Amino acid sequence: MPNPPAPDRRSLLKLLAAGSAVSALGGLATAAPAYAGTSAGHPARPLAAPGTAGVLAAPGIVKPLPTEYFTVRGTNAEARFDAFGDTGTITPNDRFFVRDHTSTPVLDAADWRLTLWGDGLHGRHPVHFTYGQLRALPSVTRTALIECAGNGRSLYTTQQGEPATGTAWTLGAVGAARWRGVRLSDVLRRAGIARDAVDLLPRGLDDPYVSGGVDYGRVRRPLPVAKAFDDVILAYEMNGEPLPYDHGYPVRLVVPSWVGIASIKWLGDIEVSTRPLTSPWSTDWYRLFGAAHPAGGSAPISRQTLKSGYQLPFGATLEAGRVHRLTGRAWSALAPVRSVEVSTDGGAHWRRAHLHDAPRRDGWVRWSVPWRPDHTGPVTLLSRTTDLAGNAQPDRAVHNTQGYLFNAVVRHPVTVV
Ligand SMILES: Nc1nc2c(c(=O)[nH]1)N[C@H]1C(S)=C(S)[C@@H](COP(=O)(O)O)O[C@H]1N2
Ligand SMILES: [Mo]
Repeated sequence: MPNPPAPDRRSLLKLLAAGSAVSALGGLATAAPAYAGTSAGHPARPLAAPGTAGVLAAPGIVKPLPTEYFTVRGTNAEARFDAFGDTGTITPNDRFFVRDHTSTPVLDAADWRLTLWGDGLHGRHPVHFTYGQLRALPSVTRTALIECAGNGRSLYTTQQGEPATGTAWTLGAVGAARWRGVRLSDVLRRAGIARDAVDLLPRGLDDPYVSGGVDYGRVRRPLPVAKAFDDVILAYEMNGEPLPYDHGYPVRLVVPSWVGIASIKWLGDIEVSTRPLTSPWSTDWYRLFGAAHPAGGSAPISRQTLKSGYQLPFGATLEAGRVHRLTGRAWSALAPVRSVEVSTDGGAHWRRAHLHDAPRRDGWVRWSVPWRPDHTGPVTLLSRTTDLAGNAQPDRAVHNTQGYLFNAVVRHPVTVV
C-alpha cells in the first residue's frame, strides 16, 4: 500500500500542536521511521510516530517518548525515575525529561541570533550575537543537573494529603548532562554591561504561554547579574551533540543548581537592567505561597533542594527469601551528598547505603543496598540523604500551594510475595 506523502516538519509540528496527530500520522506509523529535514548541522532525528505500540505522543515534543522511559503529562514528558538504573551519572539526551510551557519550536541556527538590550548596557543600544559568533568564543564544558522546581510535586498529595497545583511529577523531572557553551559573563562583558546592572531577563522564542484565557507572554524569568557572572552558561551542546530541539536548540541557558525554570530554552533575547525586573515567572509562580509562608508569598525561589529515591516502580513486587540489590540515587543542589540511609521496614530501622560515585557538587550519586525480605506482605522502603552542608531530607516537606521544592523522605511502597 503506498504511503501518503509525509507532511513537512513544520506542518507536522503544527498538526501535532493542533492535537490531530493521530489522524495526520496514521500513515506514518506503518512506514519506515520518518526523518526530519536537518537544519544547520543539526542531526536528523526520527519523529515520534503516535499509534506505534510503546511510543507516546505529547503535543509539541519532537523526540520519541517510549513508554518504558517516559510518562507524558500534558505538554511535558517525565523521565521514568524507576528506569534510571540503566543510566550512569549522565542522563542520555533521549532519556532526558522535557518541560515545555507550550511546545518545542524547531529553530534554524542559521537565522538565529541573540539580542542583548536595556539600560544596563553602556551603549544603551541592542547588541547581537549570531550562532557562529557564539561558537567562536572560548567554550566551557560542565556537568549540571536540570531539575524542575516542581519535581516530586505529586508526593505532597499522595504522601502528605496536601494538594498542589501544577504538573503532577513524581521524581523524574530531573536529569544530568554535560553542557558545552559560552560563559554568560563573557557575552555580557562583550555586550558592554554596565557596573550598575542588577538584573537580566532572558526570554525564550517558544510561543507565548496562555493559561486560563490570560496571555502571559513568552517564557522569561529574571536572573540576578551576580548569578549570571558566577556560573551560568549559554549552552549549545548537550552530551557532545548540538542541543536537541526539545532541550533548547540552538542555544539555552544552563543555570547550575537553580530551579529548572531559570534555564531558559530557545533563548532569543536578554534584557539587561539597572533596576530589578519581574515577570509572571517571578511574581505569580516560582514563589512559595501558603500557610507556612509570608502573606503575599516568599521571595522568588532560586536553588533547588535535595532528594533521593529508589530506582524501582512504586508497587513493585519482590520475592521473599532471596537477596535483592536495591538501587537508587541521591542529589543535593546545596552541597555534595554526604550519605544515604535506607529503611526497609517503614522507618523503624536505618542503615547506610553503599555509594557508587564520588559525591560532587552538581552531580548525583548512585547508591545500592542488599535486602533479603523474610515476610510476605506490603512494605514501605525509605531513603534519606544528607549533604556535606548538613542538610538532610525531612520526614515532611513544608507545603506550598504550587508544590515546589519537595524535599521529604519518599515513602516507596512495595509488596513482598
Ligand atoms: N523557553 C522556555 N524555556 C524553558 C521552559 C519553557 O517552557 N520555555 N521550561 C522551563 C522549565 S519549567 C524547566 S523545568 C526546564 C526544563 O528543561 P528541559 O525541558 O530541557 O528538561 O526548562 C525551562 N526553560
Ligand atoms: Mo520546571
